[in-house]
Amino acid sequence: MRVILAALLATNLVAAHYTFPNFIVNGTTTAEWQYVRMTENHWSSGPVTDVKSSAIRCYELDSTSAGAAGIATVTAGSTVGFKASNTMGHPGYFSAYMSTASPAANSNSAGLGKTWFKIWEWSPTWTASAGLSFPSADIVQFTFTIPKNTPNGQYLLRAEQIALHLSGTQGGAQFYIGCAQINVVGGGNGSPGPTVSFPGAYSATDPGILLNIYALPAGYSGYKAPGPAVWKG
Ligand SMILES: *[C@@H]1O[C@H](CO)[C@@H](O)[C@H](O)[C@H]1NC(C)=O
Ligand SMILES: [Cu+2]
Repeated sequence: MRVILAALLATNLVAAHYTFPNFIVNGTTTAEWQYVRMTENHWSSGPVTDVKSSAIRCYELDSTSAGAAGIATVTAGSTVGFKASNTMGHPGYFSAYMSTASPAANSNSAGLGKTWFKIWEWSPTWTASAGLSFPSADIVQFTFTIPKNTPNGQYLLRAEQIALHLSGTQGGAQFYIGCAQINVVGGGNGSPGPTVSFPGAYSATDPGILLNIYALPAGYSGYKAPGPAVWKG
């Protein structure tokens, strides 16, 4: 009995990994990899763990991933999102970034510079009595708004969950990533920023990345998100 249980648990641990293959737009969940660049983990579902690797940007399978995915027209101010391939069983921090895409959202050169700005985040909350509590308890999708003042044009939209169940040792945080290719219409004339690059935005020792959530450091006062502040539009 105990052996069977252990085997089941091991299976669950693998199954607990995920990809973000489905882009949600106009209230519709689009097909797998229709607008999201196919990621290297499309079979394994395994995470990125090296914040300095180029995989931290969009985790593409290869140089054909960009051309193989379409470009979704998205109205500024509307709700978009990503559906995961599995229940997202890992506790973590969610965010979404955008990058202007030149010459187009489906070109490999898009997103290579210091062009990424954060548009949304969903952080764990903290109180001295209860500790950290996570938003990610067994959800299968997450949604957020494209800021109304985003200038029209093509962008990469990068969704990320930083899973923190093993992040007490350096390199233990697990990055689940997907980039949708979008064309923003109906936007405004905001100046998105601050901008960062991927890799570059994160360090392996950022306090929101190297953190033992089961034994918080002395004097802990709440989750410190990695990367820039959210651009509010
Ligand atoms: C979403 O709706 C807008 C406004 O009707 C439309 O222009 C756009 O093509 C739709 N996007 C997709 C991916 O269906
Ligand atoms: Cu996992």
